[in-house]
Amino acid sequence: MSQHLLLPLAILAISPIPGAFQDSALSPTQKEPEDLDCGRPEPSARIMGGSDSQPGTWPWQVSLHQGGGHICGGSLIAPSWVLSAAHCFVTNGTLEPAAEWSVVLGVHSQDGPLDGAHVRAVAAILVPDNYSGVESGADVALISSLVLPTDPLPLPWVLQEVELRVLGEAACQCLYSRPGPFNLTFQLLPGMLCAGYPEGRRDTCQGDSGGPLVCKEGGRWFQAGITSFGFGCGRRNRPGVFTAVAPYEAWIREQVLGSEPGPAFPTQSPELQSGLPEPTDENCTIALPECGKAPRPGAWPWEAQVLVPGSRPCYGALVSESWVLAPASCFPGRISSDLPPRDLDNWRVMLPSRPRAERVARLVPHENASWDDASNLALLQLRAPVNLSVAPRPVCLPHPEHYFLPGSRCRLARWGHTEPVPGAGSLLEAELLGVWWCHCLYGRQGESVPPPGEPPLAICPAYQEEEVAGRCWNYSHWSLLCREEGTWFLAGIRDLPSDCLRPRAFYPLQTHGPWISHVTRGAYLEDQLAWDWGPEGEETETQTCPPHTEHGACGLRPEPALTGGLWPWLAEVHVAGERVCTGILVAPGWVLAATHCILRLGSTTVPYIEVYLGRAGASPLPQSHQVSRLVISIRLPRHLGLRPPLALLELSSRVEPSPSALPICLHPGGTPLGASCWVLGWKDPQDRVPVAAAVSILTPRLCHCLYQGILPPGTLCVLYAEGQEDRCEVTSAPPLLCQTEEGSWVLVGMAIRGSRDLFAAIGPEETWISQTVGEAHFLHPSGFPHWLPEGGDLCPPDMARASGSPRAALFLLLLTLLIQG
Ligand code: 4AZ
Repeated sequence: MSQHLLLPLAILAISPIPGAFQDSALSPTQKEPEDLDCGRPEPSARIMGGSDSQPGTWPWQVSLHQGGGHICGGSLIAPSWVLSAAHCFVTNGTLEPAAEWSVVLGVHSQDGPLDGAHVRAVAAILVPDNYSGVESGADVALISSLVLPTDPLPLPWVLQEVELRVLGEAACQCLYSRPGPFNLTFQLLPGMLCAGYPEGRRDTCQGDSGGPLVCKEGGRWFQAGITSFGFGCGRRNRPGVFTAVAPYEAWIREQVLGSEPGPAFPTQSPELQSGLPEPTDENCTIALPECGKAPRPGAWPWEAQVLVPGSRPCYGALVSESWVLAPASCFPGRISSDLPPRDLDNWRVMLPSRPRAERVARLVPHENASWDDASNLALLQLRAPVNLSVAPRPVCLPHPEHYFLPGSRCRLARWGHTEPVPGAGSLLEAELLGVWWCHCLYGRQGESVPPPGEPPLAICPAYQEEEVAGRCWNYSHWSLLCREEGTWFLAGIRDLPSDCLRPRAFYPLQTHGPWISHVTRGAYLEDQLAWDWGPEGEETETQTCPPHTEHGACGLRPEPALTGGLWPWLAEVHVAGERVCTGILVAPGWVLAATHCILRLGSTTVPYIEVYLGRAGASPLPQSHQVSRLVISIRLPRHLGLRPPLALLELSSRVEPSPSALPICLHPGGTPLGASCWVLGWKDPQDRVPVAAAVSILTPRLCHCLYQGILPPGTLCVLYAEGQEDRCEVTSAPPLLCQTEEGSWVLVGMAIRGSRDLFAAIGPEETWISQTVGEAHFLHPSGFPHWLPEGGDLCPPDMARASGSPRAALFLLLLTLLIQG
């Protein structure tokens, strides 16, 4: 058996209305917490799962101020003494000057709210000599104050109280010994006391420190503890840790010696002592998640349908017994005004397995909802809490530091006004992309990628199946649910994708956790449950995104370990079912290939062409996201007389950018300086496992001389690195690409018919490509021009090709040029 305790704590709701204290701040029914803090920074944290206390209930409660604001709580234990926590006053091992602090009393005083609060200066702060930090214990402080009443302050706080259960030492240690988030555990020390619940949700938090934990015994309230610390707030299996007061009786008596009257330590009555066994023999009961369980994907027990007269149904999610989260944009015209919607009485919420519709008591839009898409959220409070069971059951919400692992299994779910999407449910299945990919695809150029633990700017699903031809996802809102250890989290929200593709970047919900907790006082925020980082490891070194062009990201390539050697822009182009050419994705709907491979000389018919992306060999990887498209047109540039070397293939529909289908950047001309370059192709056109052969691009003069001026303008020559020459075969017309110093991959050329060493440069066709494709990603020009205006007189006598091997020829040529100076 254990005691039930009341814990009064100060809370941080701040009124924007001067004098609100006098009017209504102390009446919970008149003044709601979200009314009190709009337009002000959100409190970082607060007591969780509590409720407004009645004025006058906790007359000993004090608030300790520094710099004009509440920092910690405390309790009045004698006329000029306040008990609080040491960590409130010690910074980096140094006690802060008493003069900076003040004691604020009487926020909810026995005399009633109109008598207001009083401020007292602090005369001295006393901390035990052995205090070194909260985790080492002795987190106790005594504050002596001078009586210095001032005018009543319009304090707008609503003091919170929450009933907690004192946990026995063994039960508490059992919970804290179990690795929780970030694998952290904690060893309780003598003089510490735990109170809370294994299932969490009701707890103290930052700002409550120093406040009293009181227990009623024999009609009197005793202070049992001082709010000290904990791991987070309201987390499962992480109860609050308090400094036990009793062990500090002697210290307290010693400090306040001579004060009249001093603190009272009445002895516990013998009946109580015998009647209440020490709650140390409790079993170790670990709480399991209560949110986020679904019988099967798609049958969501938290799916709430909000019915507003005159509007289409709006889908949201149940986040606690009494609160539904939904897009604020479902309620236009009702979120801008401070007044509750006039027709709120007629609003209804349908929940799974509930026979009747629920009625709505309140609508609380996010304060940024009207201008920030990432905050397009509103909370609806139900008139009566619902019984949670298999259904309805709330979805889990992530804490701000939640890191959804790359590869997490996710699902799109209805959100807001959603049009039904025809087709298989598997179209809603998704796998999460890594933060680097997601951030660099949609974030800003050169930005550093947020490390795990920092809320990302976006959260990106990659879809299991790419075949969505003919289905448009326009005008639909979606939420992204991600699963960890069988538990579903609401990970992101997204409205209105700008094209017909499925939504690709979601606004993360992590950042909204504190707001949701604050408003609902008990939403199901759940710790991260999956910590297997996979091949990416715990690599947290700062990464930055390679340059983007005005059209967005291009040329991003994930670490080979993640993709089994995928090249996101490498396409297999199947021509008339008989040969395979190499193609390169240059925009979501366009592939560039060598004309000679696509179109047979003399043939007059346009062949049937299919394009495959996301393949790494003829037998696809089990995890690969294959994308296939038909080619609906072949575009060639106008070339006087000559057959143009490059062809653009228009795909039947766009592809969704992902690690298996992403456009490459295009090189505007010249030879890229400082880049490493590769010929990318297949060794064997049958198995088509991509291979890259390292090459150097020769300077225009060397190239020109080596081929004695016979090359068409815009031809690039390469020299293979030792032993790389035979790595890929040439019949499929492989591309020449380089990775720039900044990390982007750029396409420089496509192989010229029958040659291993000569490539048609992309640069000279920039205008044609840009005009045809619209969103081709040309990088800014760099390097030197790739063609020399002067003639063959720059070259040494006719010797270059004489020796048979290009390597030997080049060597001779270089030697001659050097001697010539
Ligand atoms: C704090 O930071 C703090 N949930 C106080 C109490 C708890 C956690 C943190 C317990 O002052």
